[in-house]
Amino acid sequence: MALKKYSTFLSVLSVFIWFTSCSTKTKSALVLPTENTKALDNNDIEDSVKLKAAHIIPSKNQYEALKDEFIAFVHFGPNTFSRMEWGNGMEDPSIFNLKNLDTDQWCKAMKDAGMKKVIITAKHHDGFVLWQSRYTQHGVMSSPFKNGKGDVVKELSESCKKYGIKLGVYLSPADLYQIENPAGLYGNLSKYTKRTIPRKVEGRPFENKTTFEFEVDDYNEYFLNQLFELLTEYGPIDEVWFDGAHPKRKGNQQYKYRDWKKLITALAPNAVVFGKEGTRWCGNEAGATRDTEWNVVPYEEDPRTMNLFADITDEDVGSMKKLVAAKFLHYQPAETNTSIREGWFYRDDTDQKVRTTDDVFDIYERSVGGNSIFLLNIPPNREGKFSDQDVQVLQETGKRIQETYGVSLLEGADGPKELLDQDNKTHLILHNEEPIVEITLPKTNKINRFLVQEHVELYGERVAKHALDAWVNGEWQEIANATNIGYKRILRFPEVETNKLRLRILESRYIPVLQHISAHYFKSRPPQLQFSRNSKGEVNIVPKMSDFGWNPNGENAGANLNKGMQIYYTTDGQEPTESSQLFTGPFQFGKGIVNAIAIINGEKGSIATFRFGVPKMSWKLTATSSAQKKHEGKLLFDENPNTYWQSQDSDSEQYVILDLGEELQLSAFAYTPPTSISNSMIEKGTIYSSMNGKSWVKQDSFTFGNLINDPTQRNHTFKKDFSARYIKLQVNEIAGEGDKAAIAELDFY
Ligand code: FUL
Repeated sequence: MALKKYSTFLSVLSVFIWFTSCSTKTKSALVLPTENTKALDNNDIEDSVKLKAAHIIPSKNQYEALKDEFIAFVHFGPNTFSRMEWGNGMEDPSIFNLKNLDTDQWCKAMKDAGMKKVIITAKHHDGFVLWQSRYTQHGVMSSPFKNGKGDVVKELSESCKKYGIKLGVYLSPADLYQIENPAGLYGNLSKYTKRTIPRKVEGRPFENKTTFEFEVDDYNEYFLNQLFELLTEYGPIDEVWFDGAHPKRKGNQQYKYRDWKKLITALAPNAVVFGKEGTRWCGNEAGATRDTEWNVVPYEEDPRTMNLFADITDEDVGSMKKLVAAKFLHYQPAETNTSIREGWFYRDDTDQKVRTTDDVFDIYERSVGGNSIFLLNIPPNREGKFSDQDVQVLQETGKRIQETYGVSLLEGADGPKELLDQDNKTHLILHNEEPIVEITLPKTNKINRFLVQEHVELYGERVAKHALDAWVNGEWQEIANATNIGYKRILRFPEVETNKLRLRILESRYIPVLQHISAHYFKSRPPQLQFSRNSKGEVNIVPKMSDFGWNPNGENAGANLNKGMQIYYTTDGQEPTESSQLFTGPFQFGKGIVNAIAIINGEKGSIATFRFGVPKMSWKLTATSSAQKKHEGKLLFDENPNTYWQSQDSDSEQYVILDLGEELQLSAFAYTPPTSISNSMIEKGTIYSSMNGKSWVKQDSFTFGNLINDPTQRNHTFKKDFSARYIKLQVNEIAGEGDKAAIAELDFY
């Protein structure tokens, strides 16, 4: 005990000595060795934790991954043909009936967008493999694609080389084919024995003669063999993506990740590993970003030896409060992963919504400009191509990034040249008590974006708070402020005309070291629009408010930048123009599609589309199996997605019965899950219809995959249209571990 007190005293003393020495200008910007991971011990106090955090740097692979900034995801496989989000592993491989494949077209579109890397689902949860694996027949080798001779990963790797794009592989640890088929290896309770990787297969030698010995079971051996194939025959591989999602598990299957890692390090030394200690999930699949995304994160165990990595989903990732409670500090950048389309796989070009360029560009600025990597999924269609609409959005996004960030308005400015040059080795150490960078522009300019980078490669991330001032009307005015910086921070603010800027670092974990600054002008467009319908059946169209706290049009979107804005709409499926119906206020509308566009001074925004189901004014709730207090049945048709019906947990039946008020012809329905809870999503169910509320006809069953990670509205088209006055939705399975069912909204089309 006495010894402990003494060492705590020493540690406090050393921090004190360090702080006193810091007040002189001679202090060094590095006082501890820089490392990717540091252990904390009982003697650490807040100041020493802060100092350690300021000396944590990315590994070479992590830094490369950060510099790639904008990268592509490609979800492709049986789901592309079955139109499912999650397969079940029992798909007949003939479903992958690919007649054409144009991976050059994918790479060209990625290149146009400015993307540097692509990660393909070599194997998604269904277990179907997109390459010619020696270790399974469940994949392209058993499909009609090129008579079983096709290899999607190979074609992509060749296109990648041609277009200068890096390649990564997504290999799902969850494998439903290996779970469901009788000879499957997943969770088959096989013994852990010494096995040589790769396992030899008659007539299919490897050019790479490296071998490994691991003590593993059947599934881990299978997984390692497949990794060996992907990492040696399609390379170089720059990222390996391990998804944490599991539609199903079996036999308490464990993953010997440390062995996987040994193989990856030996065969693909440049590959960053996602989902483990390399890069981490940002915590949502909707493109949301945190205001403060620290990449130095706390760990309870040493991430260098960990096998299992839990998702980090909290808003607070790495504040000092979190760090002081940790045992290890580790550098681990977030990947902001989302899809350009509704869902990860391609379904169709008619009903599956595609993000607008405004949306993708907005996520780009928040993610890359928020200390993370932007991983955008573009799912190829059944023709083996990216759909035209997706290509157009990629091209426009690339053009917008280029036009906005391709030139700095600080070129030729007077200021620290280490920050103004394009050399990412030069940097500026801000020793002063009040670290400030002042820049005089060559001429007065309009700006609304400011970009700043810390020198994370050598000094880690240190800034915790900063502000930007512009010289306006003879004085400094603060025009933006934010918390951390890290690899990159893009500050966005209403445009200002100025010839002088001043960056103030207000709080820092240790001496700030900046690497680059630039200023830009983004020519803002008319806003994106969004729709809602009230309980009286009236449709409203308004500029989309930023979901994530940032208002793209300055402080007051309505009054400010949207001045002079007019909204035009159509209800007949046509593209709206200035000669369409002018929106003047909420209007009554039955079921169908509304298209709308905002126009300001002749400039058109992107078209917003919404398909409304039948109006719900005369719906009544006939029965529910049960309901929680404050979550009664009528909330599932109140047109408010924030309120929801939730059943009580029970082993017996769970259902809702609705009276639609009149007999209706129905072809599809949509389920909106609540987003405020994640344990009550309906994964499987059955729809019954009735004319009198007494005798029922089973119409169809439905399955919705991936609801917990992606709780967005799901659509289901009925096998055939039918007429009904009453509908019963019977719940068959809840996603994850949940036992209650919940519905935020139901819609029928
Ligand atoms: C999720 C998966 O379940 C989805 O299908 C998709 O692959 C996404 C990137 O990760 O967790």
